[in-house]
Amino acid sequence: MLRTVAEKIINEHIVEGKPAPGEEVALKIDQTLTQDATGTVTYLQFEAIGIPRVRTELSVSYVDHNTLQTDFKNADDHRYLQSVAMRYGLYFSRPGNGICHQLHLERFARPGKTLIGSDSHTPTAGGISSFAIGAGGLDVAVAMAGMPYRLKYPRILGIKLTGKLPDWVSAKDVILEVLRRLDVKGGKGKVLEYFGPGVETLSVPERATIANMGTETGATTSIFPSDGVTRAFLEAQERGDQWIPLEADAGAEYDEFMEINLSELEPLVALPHSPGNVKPVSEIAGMEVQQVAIGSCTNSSLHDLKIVANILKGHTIADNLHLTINPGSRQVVEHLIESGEMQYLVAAGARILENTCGPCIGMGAAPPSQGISIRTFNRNFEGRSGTKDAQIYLVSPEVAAATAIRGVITDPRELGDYPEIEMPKRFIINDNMFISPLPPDESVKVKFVRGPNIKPLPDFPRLPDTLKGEVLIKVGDNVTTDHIMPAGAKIIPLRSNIPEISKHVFEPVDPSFPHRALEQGGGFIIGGENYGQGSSREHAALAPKYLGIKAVIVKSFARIHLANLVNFGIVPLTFKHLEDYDSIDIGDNLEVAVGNLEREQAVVRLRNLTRDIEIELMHSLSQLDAEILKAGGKLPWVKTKVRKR
Ligand code: MIC
Ligand code: SF4
Repeated sequence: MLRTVAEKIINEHIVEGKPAPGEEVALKIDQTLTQDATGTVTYLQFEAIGIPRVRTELSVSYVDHNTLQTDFKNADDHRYLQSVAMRYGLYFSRPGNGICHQLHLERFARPGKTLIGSDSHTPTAGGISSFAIGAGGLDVAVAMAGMPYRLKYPRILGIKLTGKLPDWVSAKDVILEVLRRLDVKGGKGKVLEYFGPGVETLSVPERATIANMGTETGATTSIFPSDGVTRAFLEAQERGDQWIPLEADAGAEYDEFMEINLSELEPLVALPHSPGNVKPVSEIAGMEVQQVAIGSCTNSSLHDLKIVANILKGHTIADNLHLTINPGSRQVVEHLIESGEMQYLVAAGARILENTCGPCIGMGAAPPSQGISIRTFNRNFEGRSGTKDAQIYLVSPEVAAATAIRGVITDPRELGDYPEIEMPKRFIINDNMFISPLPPDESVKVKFVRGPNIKPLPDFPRLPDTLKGEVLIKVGDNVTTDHIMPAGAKIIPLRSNIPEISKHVFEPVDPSFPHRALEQGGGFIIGGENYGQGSSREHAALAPKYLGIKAVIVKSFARIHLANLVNFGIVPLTFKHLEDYDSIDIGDNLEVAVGNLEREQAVVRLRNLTRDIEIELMHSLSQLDAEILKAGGKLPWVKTKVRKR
């Protein structure tokens, strides 16, 4: 049978289920990654599962999100994470080493391997032909325990690339073009698989930019073939022995198809407040901006920052803005120092920040009131920058650098000749900020370091047959996890303390929500399409669960959030008839019969006692999901499995 790249990797890793779109399959997972903001709860859950050591080929714990140490909290988390890594046989990447996805691409990701990570941009590794999926922390903990990862077998959307990017147009514009066509939910249930003659014109970090931001289409993952370019990248990282060729069989069929001629692309921009709101830069050129921010797991590679450095060379940034740069890794920084290009950035007036996520997740560098900020990042959701009324525009490094010089949004093609950059034949390899796993006889002696910021996880009871309560909030379409469980410098440090972080659930939408939820003894959330898009943070399910949320009833869900709701025993339901959304309001008293969830496609009845009407809901749960929900969530369910073993 002729297969695509994704199908080949899935087929090699399938341990249960039929490989047909929509069927649930279980995949063996080779590698896992976590980052610090999702990591602490992931490892608390791994501890609770009770396995003595990770059972993957490789697991890495990165620290990159939560590095603004304004008090003891983040530092406590880092110490806990390091002790866990040493206890359970993981690599630990120390703060300052770099952003997890950039580092994983440079040092660990391998063609043909499966990877799951507790961060939605884990698909970045698809740039090097890994089958890499973002998931909730509990799913990563379960994979570390050696159990397979379950997902709906995706449809494969083949994206044929032809031509070659013109000067001043970059990989970011390719993924912005994909987003222009698919918007923020067009990739749902799909793998975006790139092929065609244009692929070989793109370097691995450029492919990684495209795979990274494929997440914003709602896709399960994105993947590129492993070819000579991949081999050269791995060799330059002194990992040539890890290369394998991996291409779609000639004549393999894709479930869906799209073609992009790279030669025809122009600089693009995603306007506030959605990554799918894409327009040509030329349409908004001339708008004055107050901030330019360069970095994030999308655009912080050496290639990206060399381009920026050479555009800024000899210029000073405009008086009306400030420019921040977060390099993706120390390898990037060491090269910029060695080549002298760091000097161009510093001399131009850039504020060089840490090698971390930084402003991307509201960790510093918030824009001014009503500020316009031009960023090379992947998300521009309202309030995510830390300033509620700021306007965030997502662009390529080229557009960002040109704008930093001119002070207004600038089509970089106006700058004249495209800078020539020279990439190193061999990268500087300095792994001294990775701490390697300890051998088993030493690791068993390691004690966990648990400061006061690390609170035990709450317990969750079994699911009753009928859920009763009030509608506590009603929201519209495309509500993001940044609305449900905001991040930023004040709230992310509470990630290891569920009772505390729960006080911020739905803060940007209705700050009275947590208080009302607790007072009512819980209740229901009503939402529109694509509910829970964005990050993998399981806190967007765990914290509502702590507040007593019983079911979330919406028009449709984003993939990772749906899985997280099941994992924490909140029943995810959808309206059978979308217009029924209009028949429920905040304050309505509901009764939902969930006794028959085991029956696939079963209709669930909702009685609206306030309006004296009955409506039909649906679920997309597998038998196993239903079993997990009944048990009160995945952790109690996994614990019984492990005990039985
Ligand atoms: C994000 O970009 O929103 C994050 C912060 O990286 C999240 C993870 C988190 O909330 O910790 C993600 O994308 O999964
Ligand atoms: Fe970090 Fe931003 Fe990437 Fe999330 S999207 S991993 S916050 S750099």
